[in-house]
Formats: sequence, C-alpha cells, structure tokens
Amino acid sequence: MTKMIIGGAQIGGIQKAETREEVVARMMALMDQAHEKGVEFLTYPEMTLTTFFPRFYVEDRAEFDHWFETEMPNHATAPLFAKAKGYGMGFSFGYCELTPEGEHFNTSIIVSPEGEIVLKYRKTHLPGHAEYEPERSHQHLEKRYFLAGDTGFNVVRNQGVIMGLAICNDRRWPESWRVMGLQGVQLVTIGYNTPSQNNLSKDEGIERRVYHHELSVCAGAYQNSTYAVAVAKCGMEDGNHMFAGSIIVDPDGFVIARATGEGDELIVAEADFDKCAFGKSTVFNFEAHRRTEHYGLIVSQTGVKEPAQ
Ligand code: CDT
Repeated sequence: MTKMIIGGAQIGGIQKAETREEVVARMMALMDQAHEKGVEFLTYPEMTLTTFFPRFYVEDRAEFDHWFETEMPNHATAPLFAKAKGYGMGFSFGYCELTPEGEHFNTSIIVSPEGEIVLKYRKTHLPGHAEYEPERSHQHLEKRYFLAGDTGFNVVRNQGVIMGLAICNDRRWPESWRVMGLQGVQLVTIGYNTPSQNNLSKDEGIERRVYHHELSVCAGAYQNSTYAVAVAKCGMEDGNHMFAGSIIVDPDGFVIARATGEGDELIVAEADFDKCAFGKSTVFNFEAHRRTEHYGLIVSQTGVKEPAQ
C-alpha cells in the first residue's frame, strides 16, 4: 500500500523588484509548514522564482535573460534543496531555464528526497503570442521568450510513486495527460500563472477562468485515474491579477484540498495511490479499451480541417 501526504505550496504575487533569495525564503517557510504537517512531496508553481515577466514586452529579448537560471540548483535555490533533503521531502517547482546552448525554456523539475533532480520537463503548450499586440488588454508573450519544450511528457518513479509534470497551459490539453497516463502516472504535478482576465475578451471573468482550470485538472485526473496537484502563483503581481484556486484532485476527479486565499498558502491531502488502480483496471483500462486505429488524426494533424461544403 502506497500512501503519501502530498502538498501544494501556493505562492502569492512576486513583484519585479523581489530577489530570488526573498522568494526562496518564502518557499522555505511553506516547506517548514509542510514538514510540520507530514508532507512527503510538495509542489510549487510555474516560474516560482520570478514575476511572470511574459506580460512585459522588450524589443531585445536578451534584456530578459536575467529572469532565467543557467544552473539548478544554484546559489539562490541551494538552501531550498538542502532543507528538503534534511526533511526527506521530495518536491517539484518551475523556473525559467537558459541552457549552455542559449536556448530558453519554461521548465519544471522533480527533486527526490535525496536532493537529486530525477525528472526535468520543458513546457510543451506555450500560450499567447510572440509579438506585441496592442488589441490585447495585457500581453502574454510566452512564445517570444521561450522555445516549445523538447522533452515531452515523461514520468519517473519517485518515492515509490509514478510522477509526471505539466506546466500551466498543458493542463488544458488532454494529450498531455494521456501521454503520462500511458506510462501509468499516479501523480501529476502542475504549476500555473493564469491571468484572471482573458486578454481578448472582457466577458470572460475570473469565475469562468477558475471553472475551466478546475474542469481541466479534474477531467485529466479522472480520465487517467491519477492524483493531481495544481498550484498557482497568484494575486497581484506588478499591477496584474492572477487567480488562485490551487487544488489537489483524486483519481476519481474530485477536489480533496483547495486553497482559500490568494497569498502564500499550503494545501495538504493524503494520497492513497492504490486508489489509482481501480480506474486504471476498469473504465480506463487502456489495454482493454483504447482503439488506436481511430486516433491517427491526433498525431498526424495539428489544426482543424473541416469537411468540404
Ligand atoms: N502560464 C500559462 O500558461 N497561462 C495560461 C494563460 C492562458 S491565456 C494566454 C493558462 O493556460 O493558464
């Protein structure tokens, strides 16, 4: 029987002027709380270390290289790795990665209780746009500052549990979940930074945005019979609001823990990973029920091709 106390460390807004060290101090305070509650694996948000800078446009992208990490762990994050190792706690968190080859990725990692990076994932589904678009209420320039990830959705067995990573917009795409589901995933950890308003539609307010977030995570968890932890960086950041709504979801698709505020906040639940087996061996027994002969379009075609009139 594999039971584990899992946690999500929601992080309130990080302003432009905040240093990595200040952010890591907040992360460590939540890790201390998590340890007190017996958490064995803790999930932090997407781009945990910095403000969500893709809301800002700069002509010369290199001006934003200071938001990226060239190594991990590094001087600022080493104390976090050391604290987790001291607690025997695994964790995941997102940061912006600049490779030795000069490539920029929106990245997330799983760190084992021994302090080793056992899985690295680079965000696949980059939302937004690459150029300044004045018709938008705010910019979302992920396609300007990041390359689409080159890792794909791998999983790793960590602390006896099959774990996988997705980042923010990935949670809306069933393809992300199913690729991990096909590797037997039991815990999907997701970090997100989601603006509270659709930048092309004033009508899509925060309630609808939070509903779509929760719908996506609950459906992904249910359809692949896996636990999921989805954790926000949220609240006011540099004058922009991002919704909170961090949740832990069970393999039946039910929310079993939920954040109540918009600041730094810990959510905790007990996961019984044996519960993943029921769905995986019945309604979502892929071996028994999938019909891959009918799914070809999913990988052969990207956009929609409507039939002729
Ligand atoms: N960070 C991120 O991926 N945010 C997106 C916003 C979509 S609107 C351009 C999300 O899916 O939540």
